[in-house]
Amino acid sequence: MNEKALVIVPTYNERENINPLADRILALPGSVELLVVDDNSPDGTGKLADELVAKHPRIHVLHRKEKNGLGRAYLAGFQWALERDYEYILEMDGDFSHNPDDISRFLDAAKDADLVLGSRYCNGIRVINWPLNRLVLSMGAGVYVRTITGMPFSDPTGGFKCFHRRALESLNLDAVHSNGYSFQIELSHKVWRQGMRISEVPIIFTDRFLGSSKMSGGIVWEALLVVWRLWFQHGLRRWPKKMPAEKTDKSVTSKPAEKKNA
Ligand SMILES: Nc1nc2c(ncn2[C@@H]2O[C@H](COP(=O)(O)OP(=O)(O)OP(=O)(O)O)[C@@H](O)[C@H]2O)c(=O)[nH]1
Ligand SMILES: [Mg+2]
Repeated sequence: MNEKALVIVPTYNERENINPLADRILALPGSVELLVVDDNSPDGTGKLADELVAKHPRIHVLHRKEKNGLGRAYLAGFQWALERDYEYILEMDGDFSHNPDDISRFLDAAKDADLVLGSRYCNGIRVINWPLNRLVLSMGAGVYVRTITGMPFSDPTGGFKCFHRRALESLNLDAVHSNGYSFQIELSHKVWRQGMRISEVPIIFTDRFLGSSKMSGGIVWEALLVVWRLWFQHGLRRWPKKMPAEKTDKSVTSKPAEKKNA
């Protein structure tokens, strides 16, 4: 792989995870780079990231003043990546819920797609260590999103994904407002509704072993409402604006849009 790939990892209080995560990314084939976006974590994650940056040219860090949500952190990371020459830009959690070894499969799939979504639910359920109510919430969210928006993906709230830079360039990132799970839904919807090509790769999701969860009721409410907004924005359509020119698999939709209309 010659094209440059960047994994963006937002962090808030991930001091136990940041060093082992960096090691795993540095060990990947193909010189994958890491951008940590830290929101001034009180546990000193940002300082650990600075130490990593001093040792490894493939690691970068963005420091933000205060905790402002995962969506804002990713948007800052995307902007940073687009100002540089990365071809593939990945999102990944910093708590080992996502396995860094899966990155190579995302990059393979991204050769034929504008966006690759990691899916816990295609061809079975692959979630380890979640209580049943959390699993039901997540799978129910998928049904809700598919029913209202028509987006056909098996795991639309997932946060392990890989954008080709042209997909991010096609979006007006200033117009992305959501921040929690709905951030993932909103970005995928804005790529999908232009008729860009989206594919899914199966992943195993493991609940965090170290550190603490930042999940909240507000994040769920935000997601419930955002889905309706996206449907309205898209003129109550439940299909992409441009119908597929060619299909290579059931979840892949047509060619990229020409202008920033999302
Ligand atoms: N920079 C930044 N990172 C965040 C923020 N909130 C969560 N994160 C990070 O985003 C990644 C995914 O977070 P989530 O999976 O939503 O939250 P979590 O704490 O892992 O909670 P659960 O996985 O739901 O138990 C983790 O690496 C978090 O540290 C935030 O406000 N700012
Ligand atoms: Mg997590």
